Amino acid sequence: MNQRYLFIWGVIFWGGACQSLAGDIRLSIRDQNNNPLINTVIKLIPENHKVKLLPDSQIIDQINKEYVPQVIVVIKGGAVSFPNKDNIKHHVYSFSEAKQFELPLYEGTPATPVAFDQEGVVVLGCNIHDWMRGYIYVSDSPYTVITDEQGKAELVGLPDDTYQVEIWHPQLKKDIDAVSYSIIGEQLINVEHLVEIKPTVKIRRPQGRRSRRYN
Ligand SMILES: [Cu+2]
Repeated sequence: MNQRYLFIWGVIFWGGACQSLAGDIRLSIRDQNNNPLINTVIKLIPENHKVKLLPDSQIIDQINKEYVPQVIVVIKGGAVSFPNKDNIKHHVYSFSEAKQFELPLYEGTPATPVAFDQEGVVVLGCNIHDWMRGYIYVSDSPYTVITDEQGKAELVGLPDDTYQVEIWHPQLKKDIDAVSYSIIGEQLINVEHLVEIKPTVKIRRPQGRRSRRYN
């Protein structure tokens, strides 16, 4: 395993002293500058038990010419609606392998949500505003979480098993080596991962000659 890109100094606390902490994992993700990393997706795939997928409906807004939230996890078979909260039109599209679609220039909320039936990452763009990027991580595991602003996420009540772990981020510099966690009985596992990311380059262009601002 290449330790340059992935460091685990995870500490395992066995449950004994802690009550009702069966099979919980607390994750903390940081970037190479030791800053907490938001929008990191962590997917656990159990080796020995089958999972049931319960797809749901989610929302990605367009607010001030950005996708909000910028990254979401959708369980395979789920759907996403794309309300436009701006008073201008947007044109949402994806050319990704996991889902190709477009919602031609519109205001308000399109009547039909978009279904996502194939696992993978769907990258959203907008035909009008080049900088707009959104990401839908379509997952085939219910044990999929995304980090908050503190770079933290947690999985609660995991059945005993060994789980293969996949870690993804929109700015990921290099695929992260495979790692696994094992849950045996009541325990709380704290894990920290370091993820090397690329900087984002985002240029917001003015709309038309009268615009002076870049946002
Ligand atoms: Cu747009």
